[in-house]
Amino acid sequence: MRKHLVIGASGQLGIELTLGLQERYGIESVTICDLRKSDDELANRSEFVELDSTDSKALRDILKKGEYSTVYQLVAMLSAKGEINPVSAWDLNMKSLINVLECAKDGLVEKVFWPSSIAVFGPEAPKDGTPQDTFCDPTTIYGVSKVSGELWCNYYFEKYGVDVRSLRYPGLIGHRSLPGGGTTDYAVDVFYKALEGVEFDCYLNPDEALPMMHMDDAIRATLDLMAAPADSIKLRTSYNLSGCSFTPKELTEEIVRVIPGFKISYNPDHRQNIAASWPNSIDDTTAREEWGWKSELGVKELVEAMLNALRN
Ligand code: AKB
Repeated sequence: MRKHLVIGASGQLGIELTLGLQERYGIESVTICDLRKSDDELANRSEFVELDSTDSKALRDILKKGEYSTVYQLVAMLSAKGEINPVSAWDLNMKSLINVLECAKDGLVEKVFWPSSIAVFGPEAPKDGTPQDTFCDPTTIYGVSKVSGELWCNYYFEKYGVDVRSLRYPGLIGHRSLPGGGTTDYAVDVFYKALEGVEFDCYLNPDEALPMMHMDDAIRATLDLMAAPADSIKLRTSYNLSGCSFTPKELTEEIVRVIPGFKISYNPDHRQNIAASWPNSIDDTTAREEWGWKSELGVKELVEAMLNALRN
């Protein structure tokens, strides 16, 4: 059996992607790697291998066995944390990607997935319905690493024929684990506070609109992209991907419909500047046309899905 290797499997996206792969291809077809195992019992049904993604030899030793057709390289330091230590963020984000691309170049794996982000955009890009091809002038080191990573991916495709595919994820909202170090994290944290009956102190302005996506959509997009025929993937940098878009105020209004009395206060910090440099919403026409992408969850469905899942 040719298997899937998920690197960074204990993170917010890694846990959800592991479950999506298990469901689509079987528990045995997935191996999960990270510095430490997560405590998600479902994800941990797949084999765990300890791996530091910056250790190129360790990764090569795993892939040399020839068991893996696809690697999902998810390791990254996100936007807000990256601003505290830009050099570490650059080192981690670049090294972990290039290690995988080098293995793919040497034929140790057939396909690579690597997540990019809406953080590739900056102040010069149009804010509403940000197009696929526009200014990429990020103001965070995370965004700089994502633009650079996209170019590395395209380089390995053009120069060595590496089948590498990527998505520019919006803020991802899921119930299985808390994100860490991002600017969009508020839109996960707020659900926990709403269910605890506690007022939520938001670090963004009430009217700061950002592109967001429920995890179910994000995982479906990822698995569909990776299953699409190679000749339908025309873009080897990264595809714009749109779910929904909302402000903290709009999200709160939806939550209040389900939990009347829920309260939010606003104390913008440094993350507000990052959010202000990012798009309000994204145009993902290219992904729709080339490999049939279509989002299924709007903000109302996202709120219901999060509250139901967390209650259970
Ligand atoms: C972050 O907030 O840094 C991430 C992202 C949008 O890539 N969630």
